[in-house]
Amino acid sequence: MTRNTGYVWHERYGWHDTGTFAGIVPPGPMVQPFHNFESPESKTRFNSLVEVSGLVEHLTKLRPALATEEDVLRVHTPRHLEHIRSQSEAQLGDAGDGWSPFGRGAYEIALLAAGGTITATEAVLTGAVDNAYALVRPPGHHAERDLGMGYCLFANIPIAIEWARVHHGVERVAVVDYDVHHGNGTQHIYEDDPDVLAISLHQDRLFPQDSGLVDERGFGAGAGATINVPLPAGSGNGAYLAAFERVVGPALRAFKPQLIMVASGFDASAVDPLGGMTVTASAYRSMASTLVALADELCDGRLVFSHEGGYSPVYVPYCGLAVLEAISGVETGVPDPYAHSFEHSPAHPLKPWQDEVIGASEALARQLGLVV
Ligand code: 3YP
Ligand code: ZN
Repeated sequence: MTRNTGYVWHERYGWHDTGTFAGIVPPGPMVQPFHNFESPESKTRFNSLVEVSGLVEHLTKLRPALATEEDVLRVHTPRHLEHIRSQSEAQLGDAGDGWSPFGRGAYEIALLAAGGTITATEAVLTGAVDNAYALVRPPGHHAERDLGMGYCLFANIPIAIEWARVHHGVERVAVVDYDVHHGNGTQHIYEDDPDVLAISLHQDRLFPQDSGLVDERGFGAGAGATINVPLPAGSGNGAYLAAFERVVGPALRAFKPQLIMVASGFDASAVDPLGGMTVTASAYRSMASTLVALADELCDGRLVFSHEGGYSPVYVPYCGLAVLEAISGVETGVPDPYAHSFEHSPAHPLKPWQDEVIGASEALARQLGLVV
């Protein structure tokens, strides 16, 4: 079965300038300038493959709008908005943590990233499309209400959720984050909100430091509506698929969202320079298919992906294509040219120490339906 899948991309996403950091450190006397890991390539090449594979002919292209100040201020403090605006007038600004440099004009591009996530959400909520993928840049899941960090300027998904609440009366939303880093921003923005479930699968204590532990479960009325799955470094397809089956599925079924948002980062992939996981395109395809099935079961198929990290310029495009094929039901027939190297690793079968972590998060998912 094929579906009408919305697709957001804009050339300006490729113009977000992250400077000459050598990966994650600033150049200096003994550090040769290079590219930031968060460079345009993984995303522009993903879009290029969507075009060249022919998949784009089967998608509904959506033109992103800029998020407005009002949209941003539903989530962020005026101080943070001003910070990003003024930093983006400098030659080399920073989102707030010293790890997230950007060039002039970043403010507008960040508004276009949040706006693109709104555009995708709007198209799904009006029924213009069945589901959607917003291939945006810069990413959003680390951005806190008052601070940009980890390459993130604005919290793209929360900004779209708050827009949907105001403009479409959406109440209950689940966020599933499979980026290899902890979705700290999303978690903190919604930690006391019982109507937004934040589930993050990530590499245990990778980034932010010591964040995303299983005992972070939300506060007050939001207690229980935060679920972290801090998978041990080295986890592969088996661990991710088990976490989807045993944590994401039961949690979503218990929570019954009206809309599912996905923080779609591909930095848990087998060749990511920042992650230590070994996930492959076939597992991203399965995770996306599982989300489509859950969205069908729970919320009339309403499912919106917003792109996050993923720093292998050569592999991210195939992981992304697999997700887009899964959510649109369109098969391009383009093979994963890396499959022979990455799909048969002994890293993939679920290990006992991964199973144990998943078990702890699974217990939280089971409690979600009950009073906590
Ligand atoms: C930002 C600086 C060091 C690690 C990093 C992670 C960014 C990312 O991909 N978040 O999802
Ligand atoms: Zn990441």
